[in-house]
Amino acid sequence: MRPSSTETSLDALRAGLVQRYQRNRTRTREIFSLLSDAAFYEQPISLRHPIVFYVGHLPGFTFNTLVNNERNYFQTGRTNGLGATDTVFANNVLQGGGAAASLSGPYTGGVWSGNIIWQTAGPGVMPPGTYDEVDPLLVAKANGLFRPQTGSPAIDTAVGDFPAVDVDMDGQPRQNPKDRGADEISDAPMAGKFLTPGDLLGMIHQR
Ligand SMILES: [Ca+2]
Repeated sequence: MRPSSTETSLDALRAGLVQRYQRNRTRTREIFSLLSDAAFYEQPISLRHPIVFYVGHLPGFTFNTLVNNERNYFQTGRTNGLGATDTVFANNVLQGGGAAASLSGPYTGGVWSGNIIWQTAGPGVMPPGTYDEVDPLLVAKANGLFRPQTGSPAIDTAVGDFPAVDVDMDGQPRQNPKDRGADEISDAPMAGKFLTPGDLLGMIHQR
């Protein structure tokens, strides 16, 4: 059976999104490969984090779960034209808190898809058609981590393959179709671990 024109255009959209995402990843690798190892831990702007903090910032914001944050996806306006370009915001689950997306300043070429929002203070500037407003059926589990329950509309519904996203927050493998949000429901061994404030201080002070 021939695919319908709708299926064909969705396939093209998905392929285009994957291509843009991979282009962003490539660009990120190129930019950060310019730096020496030592430079990653420099903090050239005192009010900003060390450079290593920004390694994960450029590719996009995908497969996160945000619960009851005062601000969700947020960009402040800046002078002199600073902003964001070609940012991907996809397959995130946003529950509670402020507007789903609140962006000031230039935001050029943004790509949005597959997000779930629930009980936020409205979608904000998140474009219609790029999110589902539906209860993700999250429940707080160990360490206060919110995970989707059986029957959650986040399960197996991610839009696009995102091949670079191959593990979830537990270090468990992602399986297509992936779950939206930070957690992939899986019986595989957990290779990752929730970091407590004590763990972080331990790493900082190397004790
Ligand atoms: Ca998991």
